[in-house]
Amino acid sequence: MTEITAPKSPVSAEQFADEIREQLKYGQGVTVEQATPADVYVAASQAVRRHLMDSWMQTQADMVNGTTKAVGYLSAEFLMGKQLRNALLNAGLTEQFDTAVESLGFNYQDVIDAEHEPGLGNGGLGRLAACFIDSLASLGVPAFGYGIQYKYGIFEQAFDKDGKQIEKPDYWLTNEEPWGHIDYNRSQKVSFGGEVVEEGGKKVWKPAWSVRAVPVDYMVPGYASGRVNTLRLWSAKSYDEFDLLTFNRSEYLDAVRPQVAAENISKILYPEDSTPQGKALRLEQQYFFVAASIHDAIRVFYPGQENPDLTTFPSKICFQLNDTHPVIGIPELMRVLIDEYGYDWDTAWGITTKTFNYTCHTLLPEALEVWPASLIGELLPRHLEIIKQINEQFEAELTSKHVDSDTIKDMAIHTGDSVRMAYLATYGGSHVNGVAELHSQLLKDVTLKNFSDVYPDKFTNVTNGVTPRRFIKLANPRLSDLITEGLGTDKWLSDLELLKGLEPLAADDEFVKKFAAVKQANKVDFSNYAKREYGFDIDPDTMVNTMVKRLHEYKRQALKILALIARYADIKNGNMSADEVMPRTVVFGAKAAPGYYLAKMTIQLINNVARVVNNDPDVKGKLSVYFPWNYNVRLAQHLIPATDLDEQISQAGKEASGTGNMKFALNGALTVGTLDGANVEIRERVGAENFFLFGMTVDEVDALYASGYSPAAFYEADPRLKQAIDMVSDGTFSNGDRNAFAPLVADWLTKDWFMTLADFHAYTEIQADIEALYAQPLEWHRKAILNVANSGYFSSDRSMEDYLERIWETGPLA
Ligand code: DL6
Repeated sequence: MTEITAPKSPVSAEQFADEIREQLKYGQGVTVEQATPADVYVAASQAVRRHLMDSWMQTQADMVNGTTKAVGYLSAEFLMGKQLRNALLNAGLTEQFDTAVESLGFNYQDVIDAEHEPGLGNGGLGRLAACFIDSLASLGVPAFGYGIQYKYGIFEQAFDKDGKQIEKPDYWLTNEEPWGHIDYNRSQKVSFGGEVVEEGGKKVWKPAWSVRAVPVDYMVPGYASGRVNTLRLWSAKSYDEFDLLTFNRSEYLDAVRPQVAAENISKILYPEDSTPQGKALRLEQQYFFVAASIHDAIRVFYPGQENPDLTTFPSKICFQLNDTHPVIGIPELMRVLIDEYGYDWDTAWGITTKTFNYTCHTLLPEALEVWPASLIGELLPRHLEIIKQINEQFEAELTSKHVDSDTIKDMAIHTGDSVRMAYLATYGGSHVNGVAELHSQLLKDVTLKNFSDVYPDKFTNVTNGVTPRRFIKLANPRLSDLITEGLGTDKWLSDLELLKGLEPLAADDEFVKKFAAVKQANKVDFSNYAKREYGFDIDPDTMVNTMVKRLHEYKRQALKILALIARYADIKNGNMSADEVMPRTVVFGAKAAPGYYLAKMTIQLINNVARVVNNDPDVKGKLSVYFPWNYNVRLAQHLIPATDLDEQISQAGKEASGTGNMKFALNGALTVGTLDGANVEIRERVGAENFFLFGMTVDEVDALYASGYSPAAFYEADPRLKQAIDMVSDGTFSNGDRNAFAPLVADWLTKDWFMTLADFHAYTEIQADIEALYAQPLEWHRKAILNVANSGYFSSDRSMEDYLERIWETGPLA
């Protein structure tokens, strides 16, 4: 008998249909007969919100009145994905919804499809933030996600006729958006510019201009916890929206100029920052959401108090700095405590350092933000003073710890015209963590070595995780049912380590066949989806081999495409006999930053290789390549369950963690990867024999650099690599145009920063192992089951438990 722990159904399908009908009438003013699927989507969403409302209010009340410290997760990105299905799951209304909507005469999938996914993030960092707040609510831990409600999130990607990426604005807020509740009454004032003056022996900041930060609240319902937390995203509005006098002089554009300037702050995610204006806008964004959030937390935890005792602040809430974007919060809290509440420096510093913790998500030096001090001085003059004072205190502290003067210089938070935000975060917070074991070790050994030498106790690791609710239960209902059948319970959804119980079933041929049937059905579904949405003809009887992640040189999409070209050439030139060729469908998904020239050219190359390969009768049925545009959470939820083989093939020592690899392993894909990021831990857990490892280790990479890396030597030494690169240069994929990809080829042959060429041979060699295994379906699926069974550790619930224990020192509400 299967034990069910899912949330109890609060109403019947008939009652839920009535609620939707009522919401259509009183919310939108339409009858069921007049309603469109989009209307039903809005009505159903409002109805679900009503079901969650009591829990939401109770959670907030318990958080403020209780003794449990809350978590404030400060993040420039929250890549939430669609809301309705997740909210239905957590409200225990999934089946009622499906039946209710059908009874009203609508196809439930059409209603689900009417939701426009908010793209408020770029990739893993933002999706991780979304998984974390889901897990906090599911664990019953009081928490706020704090960020920005960008009017236009990550751009919508399209490809032009030449396969080049085109960026279009993502109009996600154009239609009614039922999830965000705009709360004008709890707005915060955020100020910029001006000067600092001395008044009565005190520093007083006289800002030049202010914007209104308006909170837009999203419910974050926990799974089976009865708790609903809040994601509070700030939207920028002007205080001087409209100048009537100017308008009446017929100067129409000037009349709304202040409004436009203010609203630009929350207009777009990561504005291009190659210009001084772009840089200023990014800093304004960061300060905007962090300042509003700090004031908000004081308002929430000390309601109505004019002179709150803020020495208790760190026992009310701790702020997690998700990468360097919110680090300006450290001087902001200092300013608030000293200038607004009259605390002395030392008391303020004690409160601040106890309140903040910092997660670093990178190993790329260029991804650690450094702001020009002059820019901070212009926009936030008081903060620059405070940063300078923090730096002086820091240098004195280092001197007292007998750190030598050269090292002190290297560690400076403020030096010349630079303010190093990662250093400020490391010094100004209690803990610093990396996001996978290897990454945390490299932070200590390399990136933040000096800091770890002086403050070893600050450093810790928390390996990332993903939410099983969205990425198994919602994305892969068939597998979800099979897991529940195999384990005899659905408790695994809130205790993912229970998946371990599937391990013995990998030896049970009947179970393996059922597992294989699930994968096959998912592949058929994906093929239909890809046909409908993109016009692709994907053969579900081929191996689905996926590489989805941001397009970046260190992630090495170039390695994948070069190996693919080599394989294409092998098949075409008859170097492989027919029975040696395992039919494969390669699927890419990636967006490149709009200003990242080589990344965009790699996208163009992939599209052009796809065009040539897919139209070549010589390889038909053996190799095909697809690049669905605009990769997002929705596409991920379709593609991941259908994937046989996932790729995380970054240069060792460059990928902080990766979370796609976790989602794939949990959905029964095998991974081909390097010893990098979370691959290391996935391989340890699922077993080396169930993971396709290749390539250089971190030490081997370092040794090769030290010996003088010459990519051209690898090109000359490996005929298959040479042929693949020559095909890119000779116009094979560019209608004969030899210049089309010349910059990419030149980069590979002369620089190749991430040693794609050096790992090419090992990567192509491992393909034989992959194919030999795939040729034995039962054995392949056995290994896939072992991946699922041993990946329970990669639940974001476990990540949150680690943060609670190692960093936040708090727990669930009573
Ligand atoms: O920690 C979440 C995610 C990791 O899984 C990725 O490995 C890492 O690249 C990403 N980091 C960033 C920050 N900047 N960079 N580069 O997006 O974080």
